[in-house]
Amino acid sequence: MKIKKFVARDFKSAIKQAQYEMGSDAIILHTRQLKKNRFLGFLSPYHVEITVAVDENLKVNTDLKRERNPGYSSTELKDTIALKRQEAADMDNSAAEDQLLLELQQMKDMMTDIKMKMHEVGAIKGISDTAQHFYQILVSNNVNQDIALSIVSSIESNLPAQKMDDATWVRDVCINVLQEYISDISPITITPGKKGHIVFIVGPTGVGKTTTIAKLAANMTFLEKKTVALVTLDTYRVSAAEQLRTFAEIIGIPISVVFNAADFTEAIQDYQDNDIIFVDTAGRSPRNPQQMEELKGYMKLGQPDETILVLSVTTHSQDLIKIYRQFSPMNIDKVIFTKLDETYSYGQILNTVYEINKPVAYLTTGQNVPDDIEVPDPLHLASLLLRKDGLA
Ligand SMILES: Nc1nc2c(ncn2[C@@H]2O[C@H](COP(=O)(O)OP(=O)(O)O)[C@@H](O)[C@H]2O)c(=O)[nH]1
Ligand SMILES: [Mg+2]
Repeated sequence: MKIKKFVARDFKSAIKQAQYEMGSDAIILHTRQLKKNRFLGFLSPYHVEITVAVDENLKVNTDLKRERNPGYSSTELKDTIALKRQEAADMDNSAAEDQLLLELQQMKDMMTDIKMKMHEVGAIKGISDTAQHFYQILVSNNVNQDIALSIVSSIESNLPAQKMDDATWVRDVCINVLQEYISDISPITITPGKKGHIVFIVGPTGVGKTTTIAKLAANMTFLEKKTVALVTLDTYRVSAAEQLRTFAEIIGIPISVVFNAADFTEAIQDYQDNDIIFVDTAGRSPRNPQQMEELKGYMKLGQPDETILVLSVTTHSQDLIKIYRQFSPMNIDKVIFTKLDETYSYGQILNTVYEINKPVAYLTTGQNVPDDIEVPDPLHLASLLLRKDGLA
């Protein structure tokens, strides 16, 4: 059975069309009046829809064909038609429901948009055009709207009225406030004379934990002349342990690949006379409580001096904050943001530190070991957050 829908101005023309295409044997399964669809601003010229079926078996009415393919008896045919009618009606109901839901959702989105715009307009009303311009730049760099508002709001209290429209002055105030917001910088520091400073590096999979450890280990060894040892708990994949082992060999520092608590304790003891011991961990899924428990177990044994959470700026702010919360039972001391080279907007960094209130230890800017890592410079970061469209 072949089924098709026809839409037209009125039933007569719809039926005519159906007859033309499906033949006179076609059966009308369902008819309906179409809603006047004004949603997009115009009215559709089609007001009715009919659903038509044609049964191939009935059309070819020779005995020969009937024998091979008997088609329907008249009761069967009635039943089939009733069934198809019901199906068609159900289909229409669910389609109409879907359409209604879609329209409702669109209206809800519109309301949210309007509410947000009203909030924005209300809040930035009275702020000079220049300040509003900087507000837009901050938002275009992914700075959370509320944070952007609080930054530009401070312009008024910081500038005399005659400077309020002076872009250079306004920018200066923004830079100052931004710098304050991201002033908590805390790279790894080892108390002179202290040995066996243990740093746990934790975070989701693939953010750059191992690469970052390699960078830090190399720089500390060659530039700061520290003795460094590595321990890796990442034994899920052979390649992961091998990756760090290779770096350790190139740098010429000891490494232990650890499979259980006893090995871990032993490794930590063995390395006690190094200045610093980095503990690399497997990318933990914060949603996997068993993995998190295991990690906590190692941390209890290792008693880290510092625990650093590695986050990638390619992740959305909201997710970064969630990830932090999920790792916070590990007592995160600081964060490292990686992959700055892979994005044009750095608002995520500001949004995250604003929310979690933890210092930033390092930023990483590429895959090269050991070069692509730096201690954050608040002034530089602030000016990045005021870049127009990620350019200049
Ligand atoms: N573009 C870019 N890639 C990075 C950066 N840091 C690490 N990566 C890459 O991210 C991938 C995962 O890194 P890895 O250190 O294995 O992540 P882990 O699973 O957290 O240990 C590798 O391809 C790294 O080269 C960075 O700052 N920028
Ligand atoms: Mg790794």
